Amino acid sequence: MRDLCVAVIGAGMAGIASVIKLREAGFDDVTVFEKAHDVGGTWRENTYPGIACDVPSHLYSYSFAPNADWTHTFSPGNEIWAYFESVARCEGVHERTRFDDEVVSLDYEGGRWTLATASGYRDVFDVVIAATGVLHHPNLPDLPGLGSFAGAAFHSARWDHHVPIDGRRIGVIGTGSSAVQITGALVDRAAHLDLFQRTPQWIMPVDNVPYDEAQRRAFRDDPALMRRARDGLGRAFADHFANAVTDADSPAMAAIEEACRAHLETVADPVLREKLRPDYRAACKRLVASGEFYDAIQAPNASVVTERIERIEAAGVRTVDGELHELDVLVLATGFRSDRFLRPIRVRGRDDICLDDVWAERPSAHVALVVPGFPNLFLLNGPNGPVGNFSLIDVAELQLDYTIQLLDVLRDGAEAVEPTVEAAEAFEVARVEATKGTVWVTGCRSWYLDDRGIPAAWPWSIDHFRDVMRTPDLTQYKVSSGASDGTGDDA
Ligand code: NA7
Repeated sequence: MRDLCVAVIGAGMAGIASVIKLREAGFDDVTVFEKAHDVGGTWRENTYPGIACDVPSHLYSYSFAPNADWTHTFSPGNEIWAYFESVARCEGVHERTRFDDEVVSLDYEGGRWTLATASGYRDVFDVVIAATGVLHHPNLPDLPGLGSFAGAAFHSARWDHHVPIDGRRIGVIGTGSSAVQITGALVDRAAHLDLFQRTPQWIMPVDNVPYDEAQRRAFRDDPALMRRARDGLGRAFADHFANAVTDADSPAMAAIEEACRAHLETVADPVLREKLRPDYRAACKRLVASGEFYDAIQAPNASVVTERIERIEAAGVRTVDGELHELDVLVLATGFRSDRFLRPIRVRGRDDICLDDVWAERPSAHVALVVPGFPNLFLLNGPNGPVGNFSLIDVAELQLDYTIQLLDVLRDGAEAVEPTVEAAEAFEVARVEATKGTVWVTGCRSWYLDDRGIPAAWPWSIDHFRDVMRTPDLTQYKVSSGASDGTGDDA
């Protein structure tokens, strides 16, 4: 058995889980690299008013760290961040983390990765786990005149809490989950709120029920009760959402559409209702969940602006009909560049292959985790995984369990493990074929779709994902003993 030295990039949800699961499996030499000053990833970065996770809290928790104290079915973002922070602190993640140091390059040679950071640190590792998140790099809209706005303008993931909100004229660009949550939180505080809608969204009604102290105590007193709650939520989430969207003709999908249609009918003003009505199927774009949005947008001080934005001016947003929407604050709830993954880190794999070249057209990874030519590198929540329709915590945990089985192969003496080109290609062919049955291809534009219009997502059921992740099929891998030239030939 050899000792492995592991680098984990990112101290967010998946990075924290990596440290814990690796240690459990006996891998103690783990260093985490975090470019920011603290743990928590997306929950540290996204602090906008109204932020919550639309996966129920008892499901959006680590399986190994249940939390009896969630306050709501869908708890707010600061509570979620505090949860990750406390798990990380209890498990000693902070002590293993180099904060405020950004990884800039990874170079592979002879079974080891040389990792370099912006501060000039350099070291070698046997294994690299990229826990760099998915919806991480803000998508800034290319709107003429954006820099000329005299008020405060910022992306939803870069909320400026110094900017006063109360009694101000607020503009929100976008109608995704972020914009919908922000609208719900700000409409009562703003003098006026303009929601700039390029595309209307179907809104799934959800009831964010609080847990009272008696329920929290019951969970504290009986961990089995909490486990059952998590399992039940997981099953319901899979049956009624995660698996439904991968089968556009399923009864569960029809039920989602019906719920969204009925929800839209609650909008009293027929003109507003039609403005808000999408012309594509529910869940074709990432489904937005909210029990508040329609109430918020019907408030007398709220407007939905459907005219295209022509430009941003010092005083506000000018739409193509010539109207100037005067604003004090402009929120860009315009989403994320979902095709970045661990980039801009420069990654040079075996035989000088560059990840940027391999991904020149679009990112891909075998089983959403590993890439041919990049041995001993694992991308948690990597390309084409179940990204928008499942708990990313479950995905990361399952991928870690799978990764650890491959690390055992290295621990037993192999120098390198990587997927074969044939396996990765066969996976991709099957994946593309399976996307044809999903709701994501039924006629809408969304961040699920790649440059070809093919969903960059896991097109099968979550149960299938669990099956695939149970045990690596070693016939899909090249396992190099180290005695050869590194191209691998032993599996
Ligand atoms: P999303 O879901 O990607 O939404 C981004 C929104 O911003 C969407 O309504 C876009 O309109 C709109 N957008 C983007 N660029 C522009 C420009 N240039 N002009 C006007 N409108 C624009 O991001 P969120 O942050 O809300 O949610 C991200 C995920 O977090 C979410 O899916 C959940 O998984 C959790 P479009 O629809 O493209 O016409």
